[in-house]
Amino acid sequence: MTTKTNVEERKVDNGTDGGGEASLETREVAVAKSKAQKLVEILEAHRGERHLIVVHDFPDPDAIAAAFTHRLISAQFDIEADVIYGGKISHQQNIALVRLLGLNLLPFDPALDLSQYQAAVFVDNQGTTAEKITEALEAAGVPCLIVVDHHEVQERLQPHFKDIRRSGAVATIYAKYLEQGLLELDRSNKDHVIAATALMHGLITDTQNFIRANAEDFQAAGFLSWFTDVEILGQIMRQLRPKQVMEIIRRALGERMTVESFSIAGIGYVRAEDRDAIPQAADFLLTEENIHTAIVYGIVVGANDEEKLIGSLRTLKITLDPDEFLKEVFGKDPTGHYFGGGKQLAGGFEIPVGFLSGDSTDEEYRRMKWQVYDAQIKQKLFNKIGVEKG
Ligand SMILES: [Mn+2]
Repeated sequence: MTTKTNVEERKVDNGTDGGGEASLETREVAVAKSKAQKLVEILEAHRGERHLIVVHDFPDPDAIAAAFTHRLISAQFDIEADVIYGGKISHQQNIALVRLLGLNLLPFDPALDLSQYQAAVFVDNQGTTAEKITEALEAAGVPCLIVVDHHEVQERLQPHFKDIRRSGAVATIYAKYLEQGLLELDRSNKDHVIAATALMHGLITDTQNFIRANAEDFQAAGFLSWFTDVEILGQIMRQLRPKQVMEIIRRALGERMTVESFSIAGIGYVRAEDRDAIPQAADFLLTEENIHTAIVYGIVVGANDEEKLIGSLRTLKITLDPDEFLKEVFGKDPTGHYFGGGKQLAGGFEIPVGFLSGDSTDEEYRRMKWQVYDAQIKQKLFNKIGVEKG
């Protein structure tokens, strides 16, 4: 019961912690409190409006849960909100989550009338990973009202209110808002239980099962645990792998080469809807004994036959920095953008096939293209790892 008591105490005590423990932590709590208060003021000032919540192009559980929670909070101010994304939702856990939330996520459509929205809200991103929508909102003159994120500060947007913290998940920030009373959670309210469960899922996935969680994240999880539905959480996380993912994993297993504790698999052509299977295959290869790093890549065929070589890196080796590793292996394109990058323990790369794209129905032509790309990728990886080819 101690957690519950703490929660109640903190709610009563509004910003002025007792003199005895005026520590750094107290100051951080005070800052967080004023953010929550400011958010209330902003929402109050925009009462009755219609807002558009923008998540990144490939929304993950953290983004989806935060958007759902933001909508619940906004509803208390008679603000109606739609949630929009620009890319695709394909990971089975994300599909399960969206179904659970009953959240009607709008795929971006250039024909959508954006003038019906008085303001835009960005959660778990700062516009840079939702470029199409950000540009469309700017063109339509919809102001950016709120940004809540946990990524490095980007200068893309000029919001009226921003709350950007170095937490393991944006779900942590929203859990804090809830704890601070932006929405009085009630265990008998289905939407509240679902929001808490979804935030917990976002927190778990964004922190890689709490491995990368900090004290704030653990505190948020402690608070959320009072309201989560363990059965539902188990169901979302236990999503079985669909047949297509199994097929991609089978290909990765068949094609993998292991050198110096790296497991490397080029899996050929991959359908756009199976793109999320690439990191899942890398995760799977990482479960092999004596392997510390897995790299899986394939050519993904998108709209208009546009082809891209897409790859994922997963590592257990703390001393291997995926960002540095991939930037060094693949370098930059002619406009100075790196082909790859990453964060702790994970990274990705995208190399446009460009002029050679298309004609994807001709098997022989495809096979030749794949061989060239596959050889080039392996060559670069082997050079970096420091082994002779073959
Ligand atoms: Mn996140």
